[in-house]
Amino acid sequence: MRTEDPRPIALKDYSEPDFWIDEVHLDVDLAPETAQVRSTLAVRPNASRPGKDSLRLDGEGLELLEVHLNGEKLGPNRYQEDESGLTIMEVPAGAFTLTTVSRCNPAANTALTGLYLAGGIFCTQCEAEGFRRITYMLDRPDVMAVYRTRITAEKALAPVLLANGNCVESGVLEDGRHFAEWHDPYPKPSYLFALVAGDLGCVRDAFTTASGREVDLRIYVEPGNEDRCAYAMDALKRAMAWDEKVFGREYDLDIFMIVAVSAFNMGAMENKGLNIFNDKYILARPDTATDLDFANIEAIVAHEYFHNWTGNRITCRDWFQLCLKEGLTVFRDQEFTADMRSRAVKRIADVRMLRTHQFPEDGGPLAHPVRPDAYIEINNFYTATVYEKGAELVRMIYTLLGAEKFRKGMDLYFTRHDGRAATVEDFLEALSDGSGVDLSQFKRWYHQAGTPEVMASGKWDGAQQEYVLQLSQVCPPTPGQPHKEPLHIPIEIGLLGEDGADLPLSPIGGTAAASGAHVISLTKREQTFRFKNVTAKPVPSLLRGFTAPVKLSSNLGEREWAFLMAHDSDPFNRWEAAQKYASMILTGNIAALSNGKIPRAGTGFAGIVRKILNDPGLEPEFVAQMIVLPAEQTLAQAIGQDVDVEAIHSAREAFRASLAEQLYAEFERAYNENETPGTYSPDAEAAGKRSLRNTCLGYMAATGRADAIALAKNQFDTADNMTDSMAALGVLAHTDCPEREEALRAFHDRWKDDHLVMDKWFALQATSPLPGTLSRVRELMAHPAFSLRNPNKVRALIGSFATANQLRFHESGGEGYRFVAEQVLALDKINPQVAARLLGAFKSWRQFEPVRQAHMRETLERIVSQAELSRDVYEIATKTLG
Ligand code: 0A1
Ligand code: ZN
Repeated sequence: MRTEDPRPIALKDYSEPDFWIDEVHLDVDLAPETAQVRSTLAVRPNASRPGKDSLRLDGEGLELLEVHLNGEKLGPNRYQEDESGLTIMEVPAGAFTLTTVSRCNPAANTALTGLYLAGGIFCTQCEAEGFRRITYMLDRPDVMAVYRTRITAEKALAPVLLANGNCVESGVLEDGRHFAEWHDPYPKPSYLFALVAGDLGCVRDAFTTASGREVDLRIYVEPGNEDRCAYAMDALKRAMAWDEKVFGREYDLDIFMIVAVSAFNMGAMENKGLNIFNDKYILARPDTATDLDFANIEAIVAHEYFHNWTGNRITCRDWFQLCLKEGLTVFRDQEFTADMRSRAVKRIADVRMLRTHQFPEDGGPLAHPVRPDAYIEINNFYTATVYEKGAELVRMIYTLLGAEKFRKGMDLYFTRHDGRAATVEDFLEALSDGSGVDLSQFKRWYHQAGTPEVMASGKWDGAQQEYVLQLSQVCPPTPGQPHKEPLHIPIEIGLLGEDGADLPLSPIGGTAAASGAHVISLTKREQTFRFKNVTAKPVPSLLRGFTAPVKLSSNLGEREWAFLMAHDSDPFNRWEAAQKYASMILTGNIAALSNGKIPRAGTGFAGIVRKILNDPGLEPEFVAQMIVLPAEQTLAQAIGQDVDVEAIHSAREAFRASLAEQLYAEFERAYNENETPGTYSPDAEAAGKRSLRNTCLGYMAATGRADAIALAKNQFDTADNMTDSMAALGVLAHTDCPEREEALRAFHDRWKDDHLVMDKWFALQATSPLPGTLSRVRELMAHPAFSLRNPNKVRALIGSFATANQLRFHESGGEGYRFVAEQVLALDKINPQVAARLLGAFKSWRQFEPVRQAHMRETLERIVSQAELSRDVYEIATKTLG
């Protein structure tokens, strides 16, 4: 813990290390309260930084016992220890070995970084800088070494002993102890090191690679959970085959292991050959996991697996390059999901996610470039900007290059940088060299923060039979970046004729598009694009597929949005038009509500929804997406300032109810027609039907009609899978009805011993719009299944309240803010990473009306004034205040 002026680390200060470390031999003797680590490092001076006679190693929270240089024990006058590391003086001029013996305390490690013991399992988390909490090391990603790890433990306590690579030896020792030795032949940075020890069950399978090598696949879980691993294993095998087919990447070790643990700061971690997962993203059975859980498992298993090439074989030179592995790997997992499921639905889901999480970040006090140029605490930079916007940048490159050239560029990237630590420049250079496409202006996307705003104005010139599209771009200032340069923005467009069909596109001064769609490159602040042979006034469909992460405004009105919602051949833009149309009605209704005027019923909108519900050619999940109204947070963003959360909530609920009244029969019919009888299957088609059915149930219940509530209760009572059960419980828990408490209690009594299902129960109550929600959340903190020490519990109960319950978190007296701040401060002493993340809930504080703004400012100031804050919370709190 430290408060005094934590110093930012800057990209411009990067220099190579003074020494390289080629080999690391670890001998770890595990006991709950003392893990003794003997580490032997093969050190070599870095020829490009000659003449260094002292070696500085990172180390935190360690008890140092011994130091040996080239086998000789050093006296305390030869080294110096402090709170962040160890300096060895007078090291030899050539290569040498350095051995340290130190201890740490896994049981006392509540921060869950380094080596920790949770739920009886010893486990490590080294990204970004956790390895230094296990032993002394040059703990930076450009130092890549070959690791050999020997683990010793009491066999009864830890019958399973795992580390990266292949197991080369194991055996029984005296006094009930045993050992295992692992060797990973691939040089890797310390953040990819992992060790797991405990009583674990194992599910096994195998995969034969394209070149015919057999890979042993294993998923380790708490004993008793073996029957929840089948989907994760299946996803893993599909991911392995997909990476071979789409990117030409084969797995490289003989064994690939996944371990699922219940206490984990993030979703999962790509340690070489030994991925460690938050068990929420591995364990699934139809009765315990929802369709969304299954989809998340598929995506995250694939994401971690894909890191083996984008992250592990080619790693990051420094932490500023985090997007090099994360943005690229997210892009890869998005493409995997698009191929496994529905491309259209996946794009909608990804853009929804980008807009809810990344746009507010980019437009607020925590805005930073996809490649940040300074940080106080790197753990605060695992952000939506680095991950999701990072993926959008790769997607734009893909759009600009086309599939074939993109693959050529990626192939070159893999051959050029395999086995090395690379930078964003290396990546762009490989893609550009491999494809022959100039990406020099494009590079600005990586260092310029903020969401660009693109203004479009289109005109049909009847005399010339031309369509003239004027585009301009601005990017608002962000902290530290008052002025912005124009970006290279790919914009896919189409023109719709009167009948709603795509017109052929003939750009003047460009090449004609083979299909109806065409990608134009906006590179200047203002540009005009012309299309010829346009014989009647068209409706433009702009930014199809959301080809760039920008905010687009245009001179289109409600009529055009309605037209596009009904006809656009681009499914993303069809959805976008529905959102725009609904948003126009809703923002109008919000204003009407505040001015005592009558809100609109939206009969035109309802008419198109009716047609969509009745169109058998549309996939059910797409229909579900088309009819869900913009979320309250999305509406708050659209309004932008002086946001009144109550007006938003009331207007949205009223519009939902009005739509439901107008379309009750259609919703009921779709509800009945989309039943999925027989054995539950998590596949996208069946999941889509459930999604549409449950969306319809939500609408019907929004009317408050007794038969709709009874239908929800009946679904809850009879559901044979968690998706339908949770959907029905969600309806009841968010409605003020007598069935509410009964259903919540029944769910609790059935699942109280299942920690993952209990998280759903916590989250559902924390997101209820009903007035007593905050006191319920406070009460639930005393529930035996809740613990501040477990990140999933914190996220389910407090995180959901703060980030997914706009109405109740922003309670006008500020009590929601004070509650969350109290928890942030308590958590900061336990787990600073999770505390800092929770504090992110305050990032958009300036968009609310003045009374709430004042409460939020006061709350943030109180946090900053605390005597002892972690670097993590200090950085987020001070930057949020601005
Ligand atoms: N690299 C992982 C995410 C991750 C990041 C940091 C962690 O601890 C601070 C843990 C996991 C991924 O992208 O999946
Ligand atoms: Zn990742």
